[in-house]
Amino acid sequence: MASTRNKLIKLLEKTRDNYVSGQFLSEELNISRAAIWKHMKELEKDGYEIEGKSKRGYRILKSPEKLSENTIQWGLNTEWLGKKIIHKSSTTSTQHIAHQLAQENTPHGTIVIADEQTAGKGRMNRKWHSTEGKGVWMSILLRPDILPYLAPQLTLLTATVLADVLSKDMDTEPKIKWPNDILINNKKTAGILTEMQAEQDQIQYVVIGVGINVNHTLGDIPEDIHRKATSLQIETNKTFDITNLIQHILQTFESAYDSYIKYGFPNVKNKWESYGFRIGETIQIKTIKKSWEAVFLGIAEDGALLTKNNDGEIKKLYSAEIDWYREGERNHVN
Ligand code: BT5
Repeated sequence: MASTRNKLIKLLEKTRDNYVSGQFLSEELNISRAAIWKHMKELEKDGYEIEGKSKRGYRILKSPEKLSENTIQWGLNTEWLGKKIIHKSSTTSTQHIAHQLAQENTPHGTIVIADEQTAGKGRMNRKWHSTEGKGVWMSILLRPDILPYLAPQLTLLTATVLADVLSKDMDTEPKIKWPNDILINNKKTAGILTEMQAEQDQIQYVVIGVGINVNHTLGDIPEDIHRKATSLQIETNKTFDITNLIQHILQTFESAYDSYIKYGFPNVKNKWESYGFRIGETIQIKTIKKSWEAVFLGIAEDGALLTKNNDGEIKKLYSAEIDWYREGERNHVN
């Protein structure tokens, strides 16, 4: 059912402003004209306005603004990413659903998306605020054929994808704070959470969670993160079509991912560093055990944080938080 509807959407999309006959659709999809009519009614439930004329056929008058599997499929130009999309109006966390689906053999490239998350999560069980209808709250299920220790590179890759989309399509100047925060004007606009299920030498699946604050006004940003969080709307004074933004992210992600699988990490590293925040500056590094100052050199060939200590020692770090001093005050982003 779902895949017939996806094909139907693709066919209608091709002809966009013109009518497409019921006969043609029924031949292409190999279903009856009555079944086509039923599908059109389903699309209308999703908010599409469809015109049906007896001798001419069907055409879409208006695509809905509300998020749904169909509205995301409509106009999505990808080969494998987002062929299966699960949309929820409200859920605890799209990560939870993606993990469940992954255990049930759901395919590589499946997307879970929600209008609202009631228990959105960040790293280390931190909370992720996911206000209804204001942002992108999405998980991408992948089954990459890479070694488990390389999985953190996918976080860095995702960060470059978000930075590319926010700079090219949204006309902002994003920076990436190692490893997973997207900042605009020093404030966090997006975060990434990568979780994985793996054996020692094989990844079963990876779930990449992407949260982006899009159409939040200042009043929509929760009190506890006011000082450090922002949204695309706050920074640009514009509102954005969330469906469109998701499509851009999926398209950019697919091509970045394909090229990473084919050519490896070097291009991702270069791009990451072009957006990297505070490279060349002294930063504060925190691990579970201690905290110290060092110069941030960039990222290593494998994606680790590369730093130079006061005594000149070059260090690679795989798990740490970074922080810095600004105008005499510590600026905590986490
Ligand atoms: C992250 O964690 O930045 C990862 C965020 C991933 C969210 C997505 S949404 C879809 C998917 N489903 C989920 O349940 N999660 C993923 P971390 O680096 O640990 O940052 C968390 C910290 O960011 C919090 O402790 C807050 O200080 C701050 N924060 C919380 N919500 C925020 C928001 N909406 N915007 C900016 N900062 C936020």
